[in-house]
Amino acid sequence: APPKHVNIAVIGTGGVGSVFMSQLSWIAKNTPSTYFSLCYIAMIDKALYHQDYTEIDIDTAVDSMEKSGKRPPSLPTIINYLAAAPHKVIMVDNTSSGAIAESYPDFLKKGISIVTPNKKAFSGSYQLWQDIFSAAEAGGSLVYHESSVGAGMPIISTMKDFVHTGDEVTKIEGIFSGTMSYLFNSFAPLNGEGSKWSDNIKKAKELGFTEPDPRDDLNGLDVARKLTILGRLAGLPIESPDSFPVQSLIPTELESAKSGDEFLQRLHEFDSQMEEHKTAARKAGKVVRYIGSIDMASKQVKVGMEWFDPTDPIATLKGSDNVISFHTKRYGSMPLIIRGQGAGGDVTAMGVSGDLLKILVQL
Ligand code: NHO
Repeated sequence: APPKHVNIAVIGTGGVGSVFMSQLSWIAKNTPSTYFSLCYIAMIDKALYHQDYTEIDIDTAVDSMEKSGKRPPSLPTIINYLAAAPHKVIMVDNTSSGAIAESYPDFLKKGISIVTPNKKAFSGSYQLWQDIFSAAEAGGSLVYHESSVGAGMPIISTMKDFVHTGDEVTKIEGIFSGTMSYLFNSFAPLNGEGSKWSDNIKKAKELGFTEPDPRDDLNGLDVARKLTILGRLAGLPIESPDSFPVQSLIPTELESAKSGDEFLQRLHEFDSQMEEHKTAARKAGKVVRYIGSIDMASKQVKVGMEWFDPTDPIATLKGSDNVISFHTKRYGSMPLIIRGQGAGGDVTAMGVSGDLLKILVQL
């Protein structure tokens, strides 16, 4: 049979997007059943595309866009352009743009499928969540977002398998942030003293594990967004990531610090607060970790510090790994545990590329 022909549009070519492009290049060369024709590529201030859908060479697309790209058109213009493409279209959103996330229903309604690591759409308002999936149904399109939780780890797909095969999820618990994982594993290690909280954050920033302003990791919102997504997939109509308790690790006094640098300079004044948590847990024979959990029976979702037995999979995690335990009726008293690297361009892009292939076989 002749190869299936698809049009691909890529928005966002940063840390994840640029790796995605090299994975797309590999896939295009190694998937003889499909012909991938890139018809749109863009970053925040540049876009490359041709009105007649002439294909853009995948290997040189980012360079060409950077050299000869023009100001990106408006979202409605992009959507109309893609809706009129000669083949089925998959739009890959590698941005963290809220505006693009809010326009997903408009893409989907017009038959354009979406893959994305962007958490905004699925952890925004519950109305947007509902609009996205009803638009996909109406448009005969598909939307996949594996990397919005745990990067390339099979978290969302596993969650869907439970729900679609009649299992019942009773509890989900885990470490959902690579940054928080790293911070607590080095602040309160199983063996040894661990480092001072403020030194620890400075080091994590130097290693590139934190957001440019570390407060964006420490406020807990990233974890809250991931729990919102999983909770909704499990069937809880969670209104938004701020409709349940989320413990922020930003001292109240430093919330108003003008910059990330000022925040880091003053953070050591508050080291004793975190030290108290560590010592209290130790006295009880436990370690402190920053986790998220969803209890389905009580419909309780929460994010914050908790104590764990040193043998618990949550306590024994290393580096910046994620771990997620699924407690279900079928799995009984031994939860299904998924553990591995949960942040970084390579593994996040893999989740995106894997989703692209899943959509492809259904188009
Ligand atoms: P960058 O490097 O800032 O790149 C963003 C790109 O989007 C740039 O090319 C920018 O020009 C473009 N862009 C922004 N707004 C645009 C607009 N309106 N129109 C067109 N282009 C626009 O961001 P990343 O790191 O590549 O991330 C991309 C997406 O992946 C984000 O939604 C991010 O949240 C998501 N993501 C990233 C990671 C990661 O590790 N980098 C993860 C998950 C999802 O699993 C990871 C994770 O959760 C990390 C987390 N911090 C943790 O666990 O600690």
